[in-house]
Amino acid sequence: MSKRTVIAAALISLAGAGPAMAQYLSNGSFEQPVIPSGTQGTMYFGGQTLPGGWSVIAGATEDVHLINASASFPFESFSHNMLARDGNQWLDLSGEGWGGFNRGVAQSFAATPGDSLTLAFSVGNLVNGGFSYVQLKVNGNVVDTFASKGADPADPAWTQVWADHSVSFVAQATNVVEFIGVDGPGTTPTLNPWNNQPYFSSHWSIGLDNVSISSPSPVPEPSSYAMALVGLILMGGVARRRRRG
Ligand SMILES: [Ca+2]
Repeated sequence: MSKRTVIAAALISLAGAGPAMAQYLSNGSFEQPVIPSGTQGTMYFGGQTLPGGWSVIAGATEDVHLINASASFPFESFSHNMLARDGNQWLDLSGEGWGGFNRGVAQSFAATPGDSLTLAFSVGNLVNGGFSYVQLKVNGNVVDTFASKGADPADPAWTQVWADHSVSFVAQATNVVEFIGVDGPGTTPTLNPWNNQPYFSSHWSIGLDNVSISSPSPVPEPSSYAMALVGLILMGGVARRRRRG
């Protein structure tokens, strides 16, 4: 083995020193199942599972539903522009009736206990000047409630507004993340024209999209670099000795 080959092999092993990137969630962007472009699609009721990996938390007659709205096929119900935050599809936790609360989705995943993971997601809202609220639970504990403020009331397009959020948590061997659409704080309820239910959050949609979990990229510590350098020097010496012998 030439010295050059030895050094190349050492460099390759150094480059591959970090653990492989784990895939924690499936269908985090709600792109499955694919529904027709520019439509609001299939409803999923409590106890059902979205193909691709989310279970629905809701009553048996309460739904969450998929919406497909991309730049080329915006879903423009009543002139509303409801683009996905990522890809073409997103999930509306308020359901087909545009007024539901306490409905959500959950997914479990395995991880290395003790790893610090980052959960990122986007919350969407479609009412001028109003808010949508999504409560996040990780492993049964409420982390916080995350909001998205709707478009400026002067915006005639009623464009869905997305707010990006992220939190970090320490993993267990088995983990569960839950996203629940909730009513917001308020004192004077508004009647939802779609179902005449009073609500505080002025949501009309409680969008969820672009959910991902990542672990920090493994960065070799300085001592690792020093060890690799020592290894290269030693291997170079061995190669030299072999050539002489
Ligand atoms: Ca998406």
